[in-house]
Amino acid sequence: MKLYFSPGACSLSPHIALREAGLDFELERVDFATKKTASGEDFLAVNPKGLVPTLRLDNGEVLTEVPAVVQYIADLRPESGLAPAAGTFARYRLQEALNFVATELHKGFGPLFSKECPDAWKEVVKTKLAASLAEAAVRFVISHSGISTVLVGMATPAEFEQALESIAAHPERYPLCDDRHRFFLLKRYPFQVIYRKTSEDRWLVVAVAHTSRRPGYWHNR
Ligand SMILES: N[C@@H](CCC(=O)N[C@@H](CS)C(=O)NCC(=O)O)C(=O)O
Repeated sequence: MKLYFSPGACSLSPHIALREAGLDFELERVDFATKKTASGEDFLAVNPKGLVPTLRLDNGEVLTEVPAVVQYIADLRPESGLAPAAGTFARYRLQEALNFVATELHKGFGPLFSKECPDAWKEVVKTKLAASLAEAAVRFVISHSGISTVLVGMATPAEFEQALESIAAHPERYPLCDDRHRFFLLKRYPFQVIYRKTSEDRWLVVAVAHTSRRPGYWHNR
């Protein structure tokens, strides 16, 4: 099995998965400018899309697209626990997360690296990306804190952890948004943590809500 990769590119994701799974594989570096590999192969003959990651299997099949490649790797070694079993609902959660990263995050960054993209549009792109990153962060924090069973394999952005820590330390410091709920505004993301007191020493996070989308959707929780 051979992974075609480029340093600093999204091929790092299946590279990590291969190592975590403990599989044997070769690496072949791709030069984006020439579309040649380090050993002189014509990369476009391997993957006409010219994109890494590209995984060439020992039987000659070529598999591309991060979500497909990482799940294939995980399924080669189910005991590694890299992915929930195929057919389970948890597996669909993983696919939901991988697809979100591929489409809403990864591809969203493209315009920021483009010389043709006007600066004004780059600002629009940054705002959209901030919302997408926040969405990803929210999903992870929710799973990480045990509030729900949403599964995504992402690092917890420090800002969300800090928000939860600040609320835990001084729950009555933050403003009321109705007669019983308080909110904590995140600094860099258009999101707020909504919480309320449930007993003398317990506070419940009822939502991590966008500051303008679907206002008040959490009221009946
Ligand atoms: N949809 C593809 C996107 C892969 C992709 O965009 N790869 C980039 C590196 S992160 C690439 O190969 N770019 C080639 C180039 O810029 O010439 C996937 O999810 O695998």
